[in-house]
Amino acid sequence: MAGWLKNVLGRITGAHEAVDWEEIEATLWQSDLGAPTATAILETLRSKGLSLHSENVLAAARAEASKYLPEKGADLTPSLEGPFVILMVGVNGTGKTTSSAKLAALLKSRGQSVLLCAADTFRAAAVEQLKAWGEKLGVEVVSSEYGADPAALCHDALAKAKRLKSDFLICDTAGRLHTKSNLMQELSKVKRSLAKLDSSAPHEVFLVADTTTGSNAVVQAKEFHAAAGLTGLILTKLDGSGKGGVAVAIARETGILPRFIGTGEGAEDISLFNRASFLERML
Ligand SMILES: Nc1nc2c(ncn2[C@@H]2O[C@H](COP(=O)(O)OP(=O)(O)OP(=O)(O)O)[C@@H](O)[C@H]2O)c(=O)[nH]1
Ligand SMILES: [Mg+2]
Repeated sequence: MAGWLKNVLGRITGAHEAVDWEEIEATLWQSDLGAPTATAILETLRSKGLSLHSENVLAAARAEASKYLPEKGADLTPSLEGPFVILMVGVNGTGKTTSSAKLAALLKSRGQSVLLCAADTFRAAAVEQLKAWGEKLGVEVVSSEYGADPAALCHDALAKAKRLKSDFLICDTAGRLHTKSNLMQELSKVKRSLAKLDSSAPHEVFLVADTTTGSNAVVQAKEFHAAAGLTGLILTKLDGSGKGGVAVAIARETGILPRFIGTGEGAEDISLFNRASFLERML
């Protein structure tokens, strides 16, 4: 969705003689940027005595968002010793399995060897889903039976990745609500079991956040960060109605930065986060 905020502002400034602060405020709220950012944008406009012309609002929004978002997402680089382990976490249906496959495809295209681990043992179909990706991409998938302990499975997968001298191991985990403390604790257990084989693993813990679901992702980020120590964010479904403003709110409130964006259901629909094009789409 290119220029979401610009479109909305264009509509409201076009529809009225004078646009008032409340209307701009309401629009900024809908952008998922979060209350502190929306307030800061309005403050900038007020303190500089700027009119509510859409270009002024957009410029202030761009400046404010740029304070928190990195110019480029930090890329993945394999570690010198042993497999580089990535743990994918998030609430249900955000795109963890698809993003695991996309990352595997991206790394493979760079000549890196990858092993996938189907650590979502909670849903029988989840293992099949990742296996289907593995076949399609020519990437081996380590799996176990339905109901198996994900921590034990990830441990075995890392042992295998070490044996095979894989550059990367990507562990796809089950979707879980950030409010379910037993499920959140399971993630710490997965981390501990990986660390038994390599004290520096997992090297990345990515929260996969669906940008079409709006500001709830801020709470998710806080809870997942507390339980599993996030190292980055994958923003999915930016090809849909997702505005992506939530990335600013998450960065501002948790310090967790976007790394990759998902823009479709195909293996190639992933790219490194890029602030300029992201702001272009969002604002
Ligand atoms: N349009 C679009 N669809 C996506 C994207 N990422 C994932 N999807 C779709 O979203 C749906 C859910 O994706 P999954 O990868 O199964 O999500 P998940 O987080 O693994 O789901 P659970 O394991 O059930 O928690 C699938 O239909 C995907 O094809 C994206 O970037 N854009
Ligand atoms: Mg899944």
